[in-house]
Amino acid sequence: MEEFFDESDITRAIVEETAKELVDFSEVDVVIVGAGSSGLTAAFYLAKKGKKTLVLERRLSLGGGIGGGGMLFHKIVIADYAKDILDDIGCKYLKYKGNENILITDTSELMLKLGNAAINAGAKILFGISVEDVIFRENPLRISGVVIQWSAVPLAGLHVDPLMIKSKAVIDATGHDAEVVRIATKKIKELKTNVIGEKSMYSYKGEKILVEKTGEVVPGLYATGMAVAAIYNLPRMGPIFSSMLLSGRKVAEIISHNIK
Ligand code: 48F
Repeated sequence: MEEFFDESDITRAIVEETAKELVDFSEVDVVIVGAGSSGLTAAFYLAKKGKKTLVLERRLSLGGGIGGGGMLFHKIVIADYAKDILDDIGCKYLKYKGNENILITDTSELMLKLGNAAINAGAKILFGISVEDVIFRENPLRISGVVIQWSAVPLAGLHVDPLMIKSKAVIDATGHDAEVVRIATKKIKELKTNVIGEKSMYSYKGEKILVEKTGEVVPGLYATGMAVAAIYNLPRMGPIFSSMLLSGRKVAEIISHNIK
């Protein structure tokens, strides 16, 4: 029997291509931490603008909180003021008959269409990588990249030194914990930042202020999605995702303007 490939070909193909890409992505325009709704939206619009965009996701899947829907029901809602983003990514929806300002979509459709749009636009999404720290520079003080580790390493309780990725901008899209800003706040006192945590539920108000507050937190470090709520103590909004999409697009616009 003629054999088309050998086990060593499989290994070489994976290792060679991974190494080539990791070298290429050791310095990028933007690192996005978290492949949830806000991070993927930011990735889509940044890549569309031609920015070299790398999304790092701790888990082995994308979508973050989208998959859980509302209390595990497989629908989520989006206010119609974010309809153009659904159209941009080709995500289908229904208008809710009880209130036409509310659009309804499937969790699986939204997560896959967001991921698909980001990848088609040219963003690279890597799974199983956790951001454990930031890189900084002084005079002027600035965040200039991230420190990464395989997610499996801390789970195994091992001490393994990390690797680093330089970038012109870092986006904290880690959701309710605002992990990246929290770490930078704890370790770099000179930043004088604070992460208070989100406020209780007020859906409409939460949506509005979250988009308003989306932007640069300290030089080089930006926040989008629920990370913004955690940083500024804004009301949570539950399984309505319009502000996640609008926040992702807004941070992409700000960064596209700020970096060359
Ligand atoms: O939690 P997540 O979906 O954040 P989001 O984009 O969306 C929030 C909504 O899901 C929902 C809501 C909407 O109204 O309230 O909760 O703000 O996605 C965050 C992603 O970041 C990953 C995490 O696994 C998830 O997929 N993540 C968190 N910390 C890290 C990380 C880290 N340190 N390194 C890499 N990935």
